[in-house]
Amino acid sequence: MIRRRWDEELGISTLTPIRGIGERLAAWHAAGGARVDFVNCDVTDFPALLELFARVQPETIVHFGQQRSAPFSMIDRDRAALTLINNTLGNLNVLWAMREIVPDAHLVKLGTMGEYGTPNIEVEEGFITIEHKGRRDRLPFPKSPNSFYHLTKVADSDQIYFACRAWDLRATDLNQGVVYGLETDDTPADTALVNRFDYDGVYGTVLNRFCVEAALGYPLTVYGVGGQTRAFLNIKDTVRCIALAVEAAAVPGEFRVFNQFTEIFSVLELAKRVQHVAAAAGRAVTIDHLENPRVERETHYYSSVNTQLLSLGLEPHLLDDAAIGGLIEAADANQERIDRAQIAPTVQWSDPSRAMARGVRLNLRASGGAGVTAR
Ligand code: USQ
Repeated sequence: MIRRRWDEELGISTLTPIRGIGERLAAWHAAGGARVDFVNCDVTDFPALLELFARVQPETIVHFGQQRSAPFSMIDRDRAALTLINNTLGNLNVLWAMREIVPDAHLVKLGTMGEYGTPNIEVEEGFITIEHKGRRDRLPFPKSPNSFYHLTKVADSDQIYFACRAWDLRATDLNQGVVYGLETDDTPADTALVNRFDYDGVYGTVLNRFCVEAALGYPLTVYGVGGQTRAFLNIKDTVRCIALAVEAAAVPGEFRVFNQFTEIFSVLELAKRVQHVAAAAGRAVTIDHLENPRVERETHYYSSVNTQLLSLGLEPHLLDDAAIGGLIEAADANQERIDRAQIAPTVQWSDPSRAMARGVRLNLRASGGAGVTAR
């Protein structure tokens, strides 16, 4: 629940009104949901975590208690440190509490596709077999994250892999792509169950932002040329993936990595799709190419394997015009809650005057010398 405090500090808020946890749980139980107990425990407070694990004796631990915004982690030193402490120390505490109290439990941990960055080879699911100077080994896939937030996820993965080797723990790292969408199968049961929907420049993810922008008639905020290509999934599939990972648990000593996404799009491709759906509904929306506030490749190769969750039975909700139209309508229905001032990106990864030279260097490296970004 720390997000509510950070929202206040940053002067931002979700498009959808989020109720207090007591009200949400009451609505869930009234709708016939399975029993959920709530305990307010800070994951960085190790004694409290130990006490909780001892009392609950969990069989499965789904660890989502992290600061999850890349721009937030790049605001200033304090936000970078907060992200690092909350995520890395919190993860370490979960591992030590497992070792001490429930060493047979299965950890399901939220990682990110951003751990890998955008390498010029296909991304594997966590591990790659490499031949080097006549020898061969299966090693963690190389990581090249693009923010302090993404770096914490790399550290978490390393910690978990080590704990599985050293202590025989078992764990699944869900390397999730960029999530879009608002509703899951459960949320329509009561308005109090609605998910948060971030559209601001710090927490909003790209497709959700474009849909809010389309509802407002705000030019779609493509950063740079928009060739940045990412793995995506619907929020409904996020929920299903967690269930699949829990049901088919890892075995003792095993560290599994599932690449959790269903489709791959470039940012410009998404902007064009939103523009198209908006136009069909009579909304004229333009696309703006903003100076990229981030340090990232804007033109690059991207391909990734994602077979493990599919082989466990994931049936993807693929992006279609109806999904995009539904998000634009949801934004439209909450127009009075939208603060236009929150839409422009405010967090710069580094000195903007160096951006041009840096952009060319990044894209040269990505393409092996050819295909420099158009900027
Ligand atoms: N982008 C735009 N315009 C915008 C917002 C974003 O062009 O208005 C671009 C960004 O520059 C970036 C891409 O869209 O190239 C994705 O940005 P994002 O803000 O949607 O996603 P990201 O910062 O990567 O982080 C989000 C979640 C994070 C999760 C990650 C998955 O906030 O928790 O780990 O997606 S992944 O991207 O695979 O690492």
